[in-house]
Amino acid sequence: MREQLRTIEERALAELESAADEAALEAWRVRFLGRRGELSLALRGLGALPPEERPAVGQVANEVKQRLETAYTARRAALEEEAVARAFQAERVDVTLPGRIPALGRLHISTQTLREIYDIFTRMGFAIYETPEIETDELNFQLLNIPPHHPARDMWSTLYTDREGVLLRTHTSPGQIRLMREMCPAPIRAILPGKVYRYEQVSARYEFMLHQVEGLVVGKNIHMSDLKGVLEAFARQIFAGMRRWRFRGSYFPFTEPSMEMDIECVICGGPGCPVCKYSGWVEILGSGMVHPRVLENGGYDPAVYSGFAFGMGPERIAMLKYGINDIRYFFSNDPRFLAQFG
Ligand code: 2NL
Repeated sequence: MREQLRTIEERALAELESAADEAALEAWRVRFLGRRGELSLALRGLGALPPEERPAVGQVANEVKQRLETAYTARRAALEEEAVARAFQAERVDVTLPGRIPALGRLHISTQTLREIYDIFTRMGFAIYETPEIETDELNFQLLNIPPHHPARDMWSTLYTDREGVLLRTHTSPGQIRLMREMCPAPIRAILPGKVYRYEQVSARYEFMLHQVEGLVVGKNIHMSDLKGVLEAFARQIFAGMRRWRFRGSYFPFTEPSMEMDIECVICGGPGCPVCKYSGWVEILGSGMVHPRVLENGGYDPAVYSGFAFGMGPERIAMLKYGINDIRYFFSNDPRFLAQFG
């Protein structure tokens, strides 16, 4: 029986050497050390031995079992170590390689300009309102002192809908009427940004969709000097380094008097260039004192209240700031253009 135990041990140790993975190792363990393994089976023969031999043979059996267990544990550890070493080799990472820079998105140039405008006016105490893009003829024109056959309608090439009296707003001014009617008789100090639509032949100078920001202040004792102060403060911030500016009389049906604001050409600085059409000045916005009829349409008594309003195009402002010479760049989504901003 001792002989039998020794052969089992020899065979077991030899086979353990060739167990090369987890499954082979487990099969080996079941086969030699399991409850029905070769060692257990051999030990069943113990009872057949003469009683005086049993302790000695039993002890040999225990020693064999212990050696096999030790060998098993060692083999298992060696296999695990090999597996880890293999994984390290296969999944090796060169931590000194430069990282891959992810492609970052950015805000559209119009959004950036809008946000700059928001910052400047909110610092001056203006609130921001957004109102519908689909409007009625009444709000977009009539209540702004532009009756159906008024020649001033020529100033806006309008996109009409199938529904009588419903159109795409040509300016954000209808929102100002909404705002006045909502707030009356409380004073107002707000800007209204948003998209406006025009029935235009698209060219370097015209788009059929643009952004507009209009401002409205209504209260008691609001004067033209307040308007001029607000516009100067705005222009100084949006065109950092602006040296000269001027107000020029103009006409809008919803303001009286009306004026436009020019700044010294930001491209040539005065002597004249194609951007300022060799005048040295570029127009940045339109404005005026709210027409008494418009105040009335908003619910305010023009004998008690007065107000000023202004309107500007963020795309135009961005074109002047960055020297962009074609408005079509803004909405044709060419990343070579968009990536230059931000
Ligand atoms: C421009 C000129 C302007 C206004 C917008 C306005 C609105 C109301 C009453 C009076 Cl409800 N005025 N808005 C006034 C003057 C000029 O916009 O060139 N925009 C791009």
